[in-house]
Amino acid sequence: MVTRQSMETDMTLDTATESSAIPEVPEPDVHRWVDTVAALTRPDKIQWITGSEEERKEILAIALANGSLIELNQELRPGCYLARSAPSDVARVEARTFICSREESDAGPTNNWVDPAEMKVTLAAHFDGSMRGRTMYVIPFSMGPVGGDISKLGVEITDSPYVVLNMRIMTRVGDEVRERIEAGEQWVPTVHTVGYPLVDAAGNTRPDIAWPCNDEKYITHFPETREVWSYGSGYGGNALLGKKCYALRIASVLAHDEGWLAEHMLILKITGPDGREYHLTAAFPSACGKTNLAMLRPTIPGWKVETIGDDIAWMRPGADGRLYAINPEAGFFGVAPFTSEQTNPTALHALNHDTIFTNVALTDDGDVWWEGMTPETPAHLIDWQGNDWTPDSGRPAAHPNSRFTVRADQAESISSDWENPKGVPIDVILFGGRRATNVPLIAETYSWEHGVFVGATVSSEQTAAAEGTVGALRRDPFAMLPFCGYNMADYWGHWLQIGKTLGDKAPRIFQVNWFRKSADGAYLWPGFGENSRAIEWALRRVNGEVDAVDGISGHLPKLEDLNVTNLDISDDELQQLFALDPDAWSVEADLTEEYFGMFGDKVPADLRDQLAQLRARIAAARG
Ligand code: OXD
Ligand code: MN
Repeated sequence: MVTRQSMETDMTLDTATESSAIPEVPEPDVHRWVDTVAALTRPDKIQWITGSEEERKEILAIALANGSLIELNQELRPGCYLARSAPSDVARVEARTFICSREESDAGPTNNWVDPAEMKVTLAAHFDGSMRGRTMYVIPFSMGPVGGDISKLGVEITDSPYVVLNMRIMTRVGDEVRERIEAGEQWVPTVHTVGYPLVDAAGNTRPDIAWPCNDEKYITHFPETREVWSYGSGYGGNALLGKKCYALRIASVLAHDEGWLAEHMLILKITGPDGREYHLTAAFPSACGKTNLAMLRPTIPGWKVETIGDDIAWMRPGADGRLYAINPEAGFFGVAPFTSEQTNPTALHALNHDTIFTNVALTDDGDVWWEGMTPETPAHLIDWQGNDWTPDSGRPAAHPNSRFTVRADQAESISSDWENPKGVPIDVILFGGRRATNVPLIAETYSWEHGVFVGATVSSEQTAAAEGTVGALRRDPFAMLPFCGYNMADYWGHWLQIGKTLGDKAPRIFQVNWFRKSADGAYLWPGFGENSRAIEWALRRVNGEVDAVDGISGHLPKLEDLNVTNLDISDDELQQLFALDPDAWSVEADLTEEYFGMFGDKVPADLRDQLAQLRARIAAARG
């Protein structure tokens, strides 16, 4: 059968109409849309991604030939490759990420906003000819199992073979998705270019380089027309557009309009000693050990934890009135440093084969290494920039934001339910941040509204993935600060609304903090597998098995109910983990009031009411 797709594969674009504009609204027909993008970006060739193994090998060969990927020792790590990015292109770029809604107030004070028409003029100038001399790949992809109740489709156009290989791991790609789109299913158009054409307008050529990118970067989202345009970066969330751009920024807008939730949350299935199954989602800001929690190995006997997702959850009220979640992704794009036998053996083992590593160090025998991977540091490495490295080099061998891309089902903890097209019913939602003070190990919120208040006020110390002063406290509401595609205060309102829809079927909401420190600066809680102890308490609350003590920040465990058997922790340390100082909480409440001030009268009345209730609890605690 000769399909339009195979004809296009061989088409040279000499006959296509040139254009130097981006349409106000994308063409709804996927083939016409591809034509409009090609007319602007002027690739040599268009290739639709079918999802076949043969095609994967062909694109891999291209990436190996131009140096984008380096083959690792295939005996030690079969199917594994290493990419080294440009030193200027190592993380998501929040300062260059834009929400281009028609009204500035719809982007809200936490997003960078540019008028959509103005941004399209800027983008058109950059995308004009940006793929000259390159192949334009068209990747039809599904977020969530193809055809699933909560899943959605998209298409990413990219000129990066590295992006194609990563998207094939992170999403479900290929013909079946294309056919659904052609048959009229809703899809989101996304366009990516590294911004490094090989031929200029005058026809002068230049050779390709291992990591092409551009010093200027634009990661742009159009919430009303549901489009993503990304220019100049080849890295992670800037370039794998199914992830943060679609599954969070655009999907949060779709979710708002359609009555569901698109969240920066991991998903776990937990089975108790009595065989009862629970499902939990948890939101943590970047660099709070989310991947470790997603692959938790419980230290308490009888409990089993399985992974459903490590980063993003899409959740919808189901026919029975409960909230159902899917992991829209198919792989993990995890931070490599400090992944070890101690911190996350499950992730470490998943990386034994068929993994793309980016910006980790290379060992002399062609294997990978990163800080914190092994107790001993190798005597010699090639660092993430390709230079010789020894332990006294005075710089990290792997970039702190170096990554692995691996299929989710390579993790031995993956749940057999991870691709359930209906999703899994959620019992518990956790909100966590990285807090040295004030926030106890675990507390149950007093109500859904209180849970939304806690989610809205999550804060964490600054990380490498974000920009800014490392260590400074930043508010990261629902861990969505860089990922909410509309006004954050309207998003809180949407969560309150979902709570009304769910009523008494709503999951119970808890706040956790694995990072509390003593006055002398030592962590009070061991974390990792021991976090199962806090989660056990939450599940026993859900079962109505344990009472709690009412505290300033929520229902706290009675200390005798927290399972600390075989844990080396003193009573004094336990007291400190749960200590609530009314004076410190009063300062926290003032900071929250100041923070809410940023959103003006958009802050939902229920959240202002929650702040008043918090102040009343502080006053009562003072006596
Ligand atoms: C990520 C992040 O990369 O949250 O997942 O920063
Ligand atoms: Mn994330």
